[in-house]
Amino acid sequence: METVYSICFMCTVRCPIKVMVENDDVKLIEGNPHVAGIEGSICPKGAAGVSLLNDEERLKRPLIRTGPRGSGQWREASWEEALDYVAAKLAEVKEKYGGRSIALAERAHLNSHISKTFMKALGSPNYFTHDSCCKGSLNTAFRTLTGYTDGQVGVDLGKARHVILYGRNIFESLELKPVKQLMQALDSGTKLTYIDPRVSVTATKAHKYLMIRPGTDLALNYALMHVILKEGLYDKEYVNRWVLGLKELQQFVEPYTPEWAEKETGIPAYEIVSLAREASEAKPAVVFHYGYRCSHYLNEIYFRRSIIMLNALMGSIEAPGGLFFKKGAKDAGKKPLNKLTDQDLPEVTEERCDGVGTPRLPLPDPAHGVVQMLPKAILEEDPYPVKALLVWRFNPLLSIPDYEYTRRALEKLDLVVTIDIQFSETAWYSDVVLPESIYLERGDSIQEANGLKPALYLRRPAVSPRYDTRPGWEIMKSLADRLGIGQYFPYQTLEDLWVYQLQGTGISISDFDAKGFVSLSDEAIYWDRKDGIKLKTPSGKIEFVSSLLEKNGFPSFPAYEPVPAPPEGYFRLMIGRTAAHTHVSTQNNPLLNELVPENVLWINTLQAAKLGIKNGQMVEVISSRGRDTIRAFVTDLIHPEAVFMLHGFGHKVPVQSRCYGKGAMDALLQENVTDMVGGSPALQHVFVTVRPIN
Ligand SMILES: Nc1nc2c(c(=O)[nH]1)N[C@H]1C(S)=C(S)[C@@H](COP(=O)(O)OP(=O)(O)OC[C@H]3O[C@@H](n4cnc5c(=O)[nH]c(N)nc54)[C@H](O)[C@@H]3O)O[C@H]1N2
Ligand SMILES: Nc1nc2c(c(=O)[nH]1)N[C@H]1C(S)=C(S)[C@@H](COP(=O)(O)OP(=O)(O)OC[C@H]3O[C@@H](n4cnc5c(=O)[nH]c(N)nc54)[C@H](O)[C@@H]3O)O[C@H]1N2
Ligand code: SF4
Ligand SMILES: [Mo]
Repeated sequence: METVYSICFMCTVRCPIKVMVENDDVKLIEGNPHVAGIEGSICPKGAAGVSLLNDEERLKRPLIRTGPRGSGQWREASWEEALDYVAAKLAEVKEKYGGRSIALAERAHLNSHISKTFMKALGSPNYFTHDSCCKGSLNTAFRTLTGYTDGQVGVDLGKARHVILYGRNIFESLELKPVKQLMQALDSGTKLTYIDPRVSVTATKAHKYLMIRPGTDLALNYALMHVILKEGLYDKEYVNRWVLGLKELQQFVEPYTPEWAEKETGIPAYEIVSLAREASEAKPAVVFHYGYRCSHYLNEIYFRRSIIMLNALMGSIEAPGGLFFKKGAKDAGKKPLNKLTDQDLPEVTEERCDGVGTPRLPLPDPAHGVVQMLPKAILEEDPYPVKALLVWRFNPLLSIPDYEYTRRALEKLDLVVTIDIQFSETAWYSDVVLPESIYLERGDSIQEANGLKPALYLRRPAVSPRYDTRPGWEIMKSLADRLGIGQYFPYQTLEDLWVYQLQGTGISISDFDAKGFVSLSDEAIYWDRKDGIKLKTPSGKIEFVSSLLEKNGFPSFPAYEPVPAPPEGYFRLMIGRTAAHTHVSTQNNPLLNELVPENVLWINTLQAAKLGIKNGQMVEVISSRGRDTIRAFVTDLIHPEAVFMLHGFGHKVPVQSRCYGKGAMDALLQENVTDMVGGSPALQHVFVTVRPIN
């Protein structure tokens, strides 16, 4: 049996894996035993990669639509024909409406430097990632406080002495390394406080679980700050050195007492006081976890800012057991990898179609855009027509709230092309579907994994492609060649691409052979907390009073305004993930489908009784945007104001036979509304009614 070290891609976390191969078939996938913090572990999704490889329902060859969009009428095409077709259509749209009328949306991945280069070379500013829908407001929150994005920050759970999680359902919505770190820390006495309107698996592992009223975490945080400042529980030396705006915060939180917050959150005032005191006892090795999916409510940015500020008050930013800035090759005294975007590319001066970087949306990160604004830009041709959309490893129909609205936008386009590994709803709605080889069949650009100990990881093909599929980097290059921008893609083979990236680093591909990675630093790199934290804000401090916010006309401390409560008879629709699935993409996986075949609607026992709903009964969930049916799960373990369902179900593509029509789709019910300061959609802004189906 042959061993191939590679990188998992059953979800976006990209854990290092060891793939065991015999006769060009994958026998077993395990975690890479050589990687500290992984040591052979794998999650259920990672292990199920084997059944994705041999899935008969995968995309097998290029397809060109023959019937109306969404009708499921296709003809198979050769790669040459499909690529010629897409390139000709793109050229036509560019000729007629300009480069800016072409948009590309993807879930950021190892080859994103290739897609960014492609868009720049076409002269379009409209490159989008999924980021805003996941955590755009967190990205903005971090930039307002530190000048860094959330992606440049990590959490040192292994050394933390107290971890506070706000709906960060870490044991289900998981990443292997942090889960293992936290489990080990818990074994050695670390405290865990978990705050969620729903008793998730993580709640059951916590020392203290607080059932909060949905949407009121910001009130809780203002009260925590109130106590911390009033009782002088913060790290004075650290705050004096690194924080700008303590006095202003002090004045601001003065009225937000624990008693006030109790009324808002439902959490008793004494619990709030004791959480503030207990957390501060562990300082600076305390983590107020800033979250992962940060797209709940319209005040998302201010909530995420408040969490980061709590860490600053504890002195835990850049402390062992706290938050840290991720270090890269340069911090380790090494040369970073070359990216295609380092080239001298044409400058794109056009405005983005989503308004990012303009007075409409000044703060969200233009490196990602605000993808949930794309349907509106397309439908209203405002500020200009967008006519072609390339989608790569993203399913906007299910991952942007309000399915029907997004669908209407897709209808309006002259060209929709999807690069995927299976029939997503968006692929089903496309004109051309280009099938990508799955991660076990392809290599990708080398990964620069920044952190306390930066390292490089390599995805290598473990087996040959099962069907007539190609890797994405090759697909993009083939399109670029046809569009006359091939000169920006100076590679023919995967090896060429790797050599390009490694040039000047002194590292060669064979250095990855033994363990699958190359370490850039043996020691954890911390900056000196006394004087060496390289903050990127104009003041060089952690800006509680933020120059970025204020110069764009937003207050640093807006008075607390409650998110609207559901009217009588309505529930807030909360969503989340299960350990067995990745977002919207694994529900058809034969093994994972067996584990969790459908989602259910969590509803509080008393509310269910009022509505005459029994456990296991089918119900209809209705919002201002749509309706769907789902089985009820009647339980005491959810706050009465909310109902909850897993994201990722209610799939609509018949050829995905295992998951087709199973459960309900959250995107069908959600409203497309955005935190206009931070950039995230408020996925939990929507209210629903629920009625039993007899
Ligand atoms: N309504 C709603 N919207 C949401 C969320 C929610 O909870 N509810 N969650 C948000 C969050 S946190 C996130 S991160 C995003 C995620 O949004 P998405 O990125 O859309 O979700 P995924 O399920 O990760 O994958 C999307 C597509 O990638 C394809 N894919 C998987 N592997 C490959 C590959 O190797 N190559 C190619 N070409 N394609 C591949 C899958 O088949 C799938 O069609 O959604 C956000 N949007
Ligand atoms: N298995 C698996 N793991 C994953 C992923 C996956 O798809 N599958 N995706 C990865 C990605 S991209 C992301 S973004 C993360 C997401 O990881 P998390 O950020 O942990 O997000 P969710 O799974 O969306 O869980 C949200 C939780 O918030 C709770 N909640 C809802 N409303 C409120 C509220 O008002 N206050 C509080 N305090 N809690 C609330 C919900 O009940 C739910 O338990 O997971 C990552 N890990
Ligand atoms: S968390 Fe699981 S699915 Fe995601 S990359 Fe790691 S092993 Fe793969
Ligand atoms: Mo996410």
